[in-house]
Amino acid sequence: MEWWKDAIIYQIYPRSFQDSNGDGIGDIPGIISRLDHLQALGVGAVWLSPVYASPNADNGYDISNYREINPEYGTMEDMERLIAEAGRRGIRIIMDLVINHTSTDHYWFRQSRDKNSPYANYYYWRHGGADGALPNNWTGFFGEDCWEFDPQRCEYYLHLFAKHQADLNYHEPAVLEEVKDILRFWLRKGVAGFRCDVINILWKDSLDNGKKRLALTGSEHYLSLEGTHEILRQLREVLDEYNAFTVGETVFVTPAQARDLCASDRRELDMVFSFEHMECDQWFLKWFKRKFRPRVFFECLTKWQQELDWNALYLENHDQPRSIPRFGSAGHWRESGKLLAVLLLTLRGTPFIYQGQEIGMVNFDFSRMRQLNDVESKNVEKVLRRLHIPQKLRWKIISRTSRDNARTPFQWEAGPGAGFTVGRPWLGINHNCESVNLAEQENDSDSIWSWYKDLAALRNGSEVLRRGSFTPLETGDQVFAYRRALGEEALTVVLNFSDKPARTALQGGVVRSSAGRDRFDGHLEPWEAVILD
Ligand code: ISL
Ligand code: CA
Repeated sequence: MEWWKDAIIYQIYPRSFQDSNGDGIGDIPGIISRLDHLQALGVGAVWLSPVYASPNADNGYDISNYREINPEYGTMEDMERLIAEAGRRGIRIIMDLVINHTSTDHYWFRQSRDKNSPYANYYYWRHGGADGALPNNWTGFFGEDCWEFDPQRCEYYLHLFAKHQADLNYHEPAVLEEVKDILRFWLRKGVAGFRCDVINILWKDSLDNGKKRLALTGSEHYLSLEGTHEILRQLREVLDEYNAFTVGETVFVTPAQARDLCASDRRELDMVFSFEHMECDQWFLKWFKRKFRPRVFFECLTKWQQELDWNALYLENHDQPRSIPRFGSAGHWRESGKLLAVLLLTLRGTPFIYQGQEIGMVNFDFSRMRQLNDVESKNVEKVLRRLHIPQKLRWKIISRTSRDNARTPFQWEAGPGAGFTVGRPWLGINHNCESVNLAEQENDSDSIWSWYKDLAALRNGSEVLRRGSFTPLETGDQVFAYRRALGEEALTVVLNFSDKPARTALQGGVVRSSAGRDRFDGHLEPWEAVILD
């Protein structure tokens, strides 16, 4: 049925969405109480970042029990109620499937410390070198070594992420069977599918040393290998029994690899999150920022639109800084927020709106390391210290890229707690919440929120926006324009990514203009977006 080609999907980071009991931590009853907001926005599905039992070394991406709900977030009954209440509003629930690694608190890992247990090979265990050397020269995603010594087993285990996240060993067939059971468990509860965390690194072909690189030494041994494709096809058999949907988070993926992962006849994934457009403002690694050049961004988006039949579209998520100051302009907050909404909701593919994006939330306004929670930021701070990088520069690097930028609590209303909590929030609330909040924008027909709602309704009601082809018309230094066409129908989108006005030769009747014009003469205001027919 491919419902996911017609739906707008909304990502919730549960810890920061809505607290219901005053402990300062977002929770499932809180999400349920806000379902009307999602319905008003017009979303067809919600992707929930992990809500499973977890000691929170990486806020839920370190799962200690796949069949339990983190008590901070509620109970299994709450989860079942969420699925039902969302369903009543026509909203499907998509779980986050984190199966590259588990928490070291997981039962499997604890058992695995004993070489004689049935779980002994569930993880990658290796001896170090005689001279205290690690088992190989690989480096991890969070800027640390990726081997940790376990005194009980007297061996090292592999962890490509934080040391509390041990990589599962898919050479042990029982691991895949366990995962299949977990899928069945949730599908039987009525979830519609999964967002699959770092899914293209599951299979490690060997643990040999890798070619030395600036980052991720060893990645040739696990990035997008045939073994992973094979695992995905096996999982698909289970998913197909329930007609379930999957979107894979695929790091460093190329268009050709992405095509293989989502080719419908290969039965692997339905679509993937690629990263190339998120790399337009950085040198190789996110820690090294470079000036955002719109043309590079347009060309990258165009390439992915053309090379893939179907894209997962996103400008934000819980790992990325907020999009307005990044691809738009803080000085033209409202205008650029609206323009980015048009971009997201008029490209070909399934749009994912990240919580807070629909009200133009921006990066945190913290000033000290102490205010951060993100394990990645903390690790990188340690690495930079070791390299004797001065404090000011360390903060500059970390504050611009920290994942906490996108993790501050949702700004429902002005005032302390922002309507998110009556208690002390687990992560600081942005001070701009006095002016940037949903309540304020609900009463303003010219707000970013009203614009999102309107555009989402436009897309939901327009087959050409949902299913039409994509043809680029202009990819300049400032203007991005493209046509969406289906049968006789066509719409043209023109976007001015600049603080300066622009001109284009394109013409048409105005379907929407973020500057509120009703006739278009080729002149665009700064950050204006128009949809023409
Ligand atoms: O955000 C990143 C680096 O800053 C990415 O490299 C990120 O680590 C990568 O996209 C994988 O992300 C996913 O898996 C991680 C988890 O921390 C992220 O939140 C999740 O989205 C490990 O499970
Ligand atoms: Ca709570």
